[in-house]
Amino acid sequence: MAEPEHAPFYVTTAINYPNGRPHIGHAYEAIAADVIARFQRLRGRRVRFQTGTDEHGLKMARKAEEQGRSPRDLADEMSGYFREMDEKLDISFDRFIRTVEPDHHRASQEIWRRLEAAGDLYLDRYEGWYSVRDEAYYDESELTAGEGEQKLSPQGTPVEWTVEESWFFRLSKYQDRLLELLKTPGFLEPTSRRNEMIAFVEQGLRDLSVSRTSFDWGVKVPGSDAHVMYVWVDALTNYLTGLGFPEETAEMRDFWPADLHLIGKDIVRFHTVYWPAFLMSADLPVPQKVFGHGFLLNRGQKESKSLGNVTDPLELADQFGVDTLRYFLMREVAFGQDGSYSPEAIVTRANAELANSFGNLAQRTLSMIAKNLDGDLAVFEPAEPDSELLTTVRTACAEDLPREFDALNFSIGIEAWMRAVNACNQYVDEQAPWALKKTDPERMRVVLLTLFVALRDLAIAIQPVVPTKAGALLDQLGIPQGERAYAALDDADWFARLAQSDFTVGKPTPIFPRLELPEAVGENA
Ligand code: ME8
Repeated sequence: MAEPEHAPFYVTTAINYPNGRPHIGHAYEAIAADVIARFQRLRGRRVRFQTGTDEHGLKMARKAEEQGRSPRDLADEMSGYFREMDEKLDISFDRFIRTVEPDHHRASQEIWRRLEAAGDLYLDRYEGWYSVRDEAYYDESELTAGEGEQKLSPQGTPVEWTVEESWFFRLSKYQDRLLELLKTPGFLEPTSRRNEMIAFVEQGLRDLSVSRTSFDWGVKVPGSDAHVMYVWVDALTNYLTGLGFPEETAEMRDFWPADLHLIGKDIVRFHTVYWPAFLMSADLPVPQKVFGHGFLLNRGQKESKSLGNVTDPLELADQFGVDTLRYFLMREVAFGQDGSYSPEAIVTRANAELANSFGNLAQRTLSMIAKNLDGDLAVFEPAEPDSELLTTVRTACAEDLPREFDALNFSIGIEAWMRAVNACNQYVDEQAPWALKKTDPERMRVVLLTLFVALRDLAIAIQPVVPTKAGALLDQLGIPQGERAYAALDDADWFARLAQSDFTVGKPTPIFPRLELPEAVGENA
């Protein structure tokens, strides 16, 4: 693989607006970023993983006003639900940042000073369209007609005419450098989003309004007390705050520029045009990669309060299990594209692949080992079908899955892994170790030990997706914590060490029991 072991790897999610509770899209992004973080750790990279909440701006201010409370009070409550979601879904973040935190205000003000020092800020009057839902300025030419007189943003959200004094950032100055960046292979993926952004920049960039004066819920503009920063200026800076910017910390040195900003498709413009332009102006390196994933739809429909189809991701995790939900989301949807979910789809996928294929393989293999080998894991001599199976499994686990995960093709990587699971099940059926017990106990022993090795490989490889369940299986297999990294897949001697230890396989507990559709859901379907 291209990167040396132990090389630092910095991955971030978007920081979420805590104007309401988390929805399934938030869970989806957190899980995908967590899979990447865990995957890179298992490959030996030194990972830093940041997520959090984006708490300033007009959207938060208005929501709080609607509820008759202060924005800070709303932010405190809702941000707590996001953190709770992350904890419940086993999101292994290093920092959960809140943009109301003092170190974040300091970092944002320092970025502002640098933009100013570069001569990139000037005071003027903004007159134009603004979408509070997107916290975005739009050009007249980008709008479409909604019902009645209402004009809509390209995201389909209402826009309002806004006139106020504002600081402007000389975005137009960065047009050529931005185009060059957007055309750099690998900077923005998937390709469809890259083409969209290139077209957007090629149309010509206008300078960007970067402060507001009509409300005060935000980071104060240094030396300009009536202004708060446009929420995206402070929000994007969160990626630096978490590393200790503006201090020249070891984290800044090791982890900036970020290896990957993982975001959804609706906020690509902010991350691949505005953010790199701010960084160029502040004389800081731009991120290595931005990936704009697709949207998750509920039975093919966008979730919304008016349709009454908003799903609480924690309820799904309670119903089906955290790891099952994680597996489903990474397996079902081609990463980068939109995808659909429903309780039926989760149950169908989980039963076919986790319960019937992987879970069943683990359960029957471990039961037979516990019953028939008396804890004897002696080193064995594989015959041809055994070596063939072990090569198939090893290739899937040590080569195919890592290659695909590296390219963020989670679904394809898991599919390769699932093919190896199926090859194991087919091997069990063909070798029929239960029949060998009477006819050729020595051969039965080799078959079961082959399966033991295959199961270990499969469990190690799939840890990023189903960390708890894979961990429980590795416990049952007696694999020590220190031998669960991907490098262990290339360790030829581990089995000899395990066989010499006094570890015995006990009566196994099923890791992925079959799921039933919850009744209420079944009735409505
Ligand atoms: O955009 N499916 O916050 P946010 C998948 N605060 N992903 C979805 C989704 C869906 N249905 N709906 C939203 C913001 N997302 C800003 C980000 S970053 C400096 C500031 C994704 O709470 C969305 O694309 O509206 C974004 O990446 C993340 O969830 C947070 O969205």
